[in-house]
Amino acid sequence: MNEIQLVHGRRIWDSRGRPTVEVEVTLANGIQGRSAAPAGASRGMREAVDLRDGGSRVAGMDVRKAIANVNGPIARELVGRPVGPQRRIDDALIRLDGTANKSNLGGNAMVATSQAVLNAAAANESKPLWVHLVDTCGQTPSIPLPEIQIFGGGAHAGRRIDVQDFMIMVPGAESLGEALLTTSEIYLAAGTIMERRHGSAGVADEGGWWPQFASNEEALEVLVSAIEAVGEIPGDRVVISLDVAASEFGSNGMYTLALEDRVVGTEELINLLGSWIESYPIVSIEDPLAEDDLEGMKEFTKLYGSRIQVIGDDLLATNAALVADAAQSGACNGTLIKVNQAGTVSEAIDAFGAARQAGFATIVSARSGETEEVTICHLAVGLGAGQLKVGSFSRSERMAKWNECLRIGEHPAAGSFAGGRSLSATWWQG
Ligand code: 2PG
Ligand code: MG
Repeated sequence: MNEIQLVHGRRIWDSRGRPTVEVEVTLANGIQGRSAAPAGASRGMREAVDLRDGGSRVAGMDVRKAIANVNGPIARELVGRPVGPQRRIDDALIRLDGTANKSNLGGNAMVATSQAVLNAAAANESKPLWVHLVDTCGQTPSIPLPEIQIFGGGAHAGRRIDVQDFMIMVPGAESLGEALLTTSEIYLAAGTIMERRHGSAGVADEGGWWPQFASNEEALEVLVSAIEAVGEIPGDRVVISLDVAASEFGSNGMYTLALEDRVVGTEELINLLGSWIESYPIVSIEDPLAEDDLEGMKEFTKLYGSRIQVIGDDLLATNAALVADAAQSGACNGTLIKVNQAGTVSEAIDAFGAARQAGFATIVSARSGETEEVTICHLAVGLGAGQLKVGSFSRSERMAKWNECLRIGEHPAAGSFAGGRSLSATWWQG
């Protein structure tokens, strides 16, 4: 009765109004699981391919080919199979695709299918997904510490500022609810400051305030003002986290800080970020150097890795082998986990395992193009990842995820709030 009877792909629309792939899996007993593929804007070159049709409709972004792959070869491969174990399903998808970068079936078709099957397996056991993951992966669950964007930048805001994410974390909070309450106040305070300064305040792709700054550092200054405006002492309960997403503005050791109208080399960028670490309560920096700047990443991690989290996103692309290599070479000390970068749930869990093995901090992450999908919240809790990044504190595709975490957190077995203990930032004493 737990066999897959139907795999149905359809086109739905994401938070940027672009088409994406949704997959619904129906078992012989009528139970269903569903999931949709997210889409990145700042994408690593080693990510699974997001298959788009090209052509003139919806700016070439349509996903009819990916959906045809779901309803054709993928459905033929999976119908009749038992809904688990997940590894067997994902191995079948990987074999069927037959490429290293999932360009044949499309990473979007594969991730939506993989997650839909996972959801169906949990539903078949009448368990919430996070419980199913605890039972199948054997990790200790915990409620993640949120990493929440206050100002959006980079590829999420028309490159009006070079650094992509200016975020806060509240490791000093006792619970997720308290962390979100403090975040809400700081988010609103930042909006009030922007309105006062500019007469209006719009938002970027992930719901963070639209960046209207003269320099990257000015965003940090305003962020500190917003933290202070709600009566918090920056660096006490509330700390700052950045995603530089440097691959978006640099390659071959040269970085174009467009906002500041200057080009800097690896050394200079490291020094600039180092001066921010000295002046602001920054506990985590993601992709400080570009994905092709391994030497820069190693140097940065050598200088600051004992003090803050150095997170690989584009650099590691949720790939177990790349995580293991980075641990070996000292290129970073933490990783983002994005299921759609890997293309299947099992490969993302492998990357998570490699990160755990290396003693890396782990942050489960959404993409800048999202839907109301909440699978990753369950993944963060069920794996006990420690941290979760899903964008800002507005827009329903973001809030759906924070709200789902609140609901999960009411369950006594979901574990405690990971809070400050999830941070591998030594200077933050909590
Ligand atoms: C990132 C993500 C999420 P995107 O770089 O971490 O903020 O952005 O989904 O555009 O790659
Ligand atoms: Mg990133």
